[in-house]
Amino acid sequence: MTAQPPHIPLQWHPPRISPEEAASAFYDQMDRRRSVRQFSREPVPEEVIRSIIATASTAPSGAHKQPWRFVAVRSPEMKRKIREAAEAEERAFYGGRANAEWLADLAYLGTDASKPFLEDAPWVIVVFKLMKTDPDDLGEQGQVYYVNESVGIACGMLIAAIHNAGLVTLTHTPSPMGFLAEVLERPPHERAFLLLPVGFPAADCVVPDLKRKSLDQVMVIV
Ligand code: IYR
Repeated sequence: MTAQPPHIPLQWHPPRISPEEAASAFYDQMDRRRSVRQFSREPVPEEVIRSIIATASTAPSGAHKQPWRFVAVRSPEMKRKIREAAEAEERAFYGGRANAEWLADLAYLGTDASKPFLEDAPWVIVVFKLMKTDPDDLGEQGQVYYVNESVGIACGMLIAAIHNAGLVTLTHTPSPMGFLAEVLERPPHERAFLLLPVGFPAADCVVPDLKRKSLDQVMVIV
């Protein structure tokens, strides 16, 4: 018989309120989340950013490799460099790289190549996926598994943590994103995955009047 690896007791406590109440309250909270494009310049303490990234890093991952790196950018010079490079990509996108259907699908958002939120937000978190494990003491790197799924789940948890902290964000994916590894001088096994400005909304912030699909449209019970 193969020896069992060591296990520890599950540190889980049932919520005091019923699962029905807890699930419904969490839905109400998450349903109030909106992607925000106008940010206040009000600072956010580093401690908050550390907590939300720690939350994201609790995400499940293939073989528990945690194949992610969260680069929290606060340096105004770095944010300016990211903005300049991102806007150059977006000018190419809006100027011809995107096809007509894509641009029509975006029209109701009112977006364009200008990305002031990349400088206004006190923090820009750039999420990288790891294509190999970080090198060990001998410089050896191992395999990672289900990287997109793992990092995608961690980003979802990061977004929930940001919302829970009373802050706002936007999932921004300048395409191509190769410039982020360059600007942030990341090692070759890290690939940019998602960029999230984090902060408080601007006082005059508005969001598109969008409707979410009903549960019946997204769920099937068999
Ligand atoms: N990356 C561009 C365009 C864009 C694409 C999608 I798909 C969106 O949901 C929103 C925007 C931009 O950031 O403007």
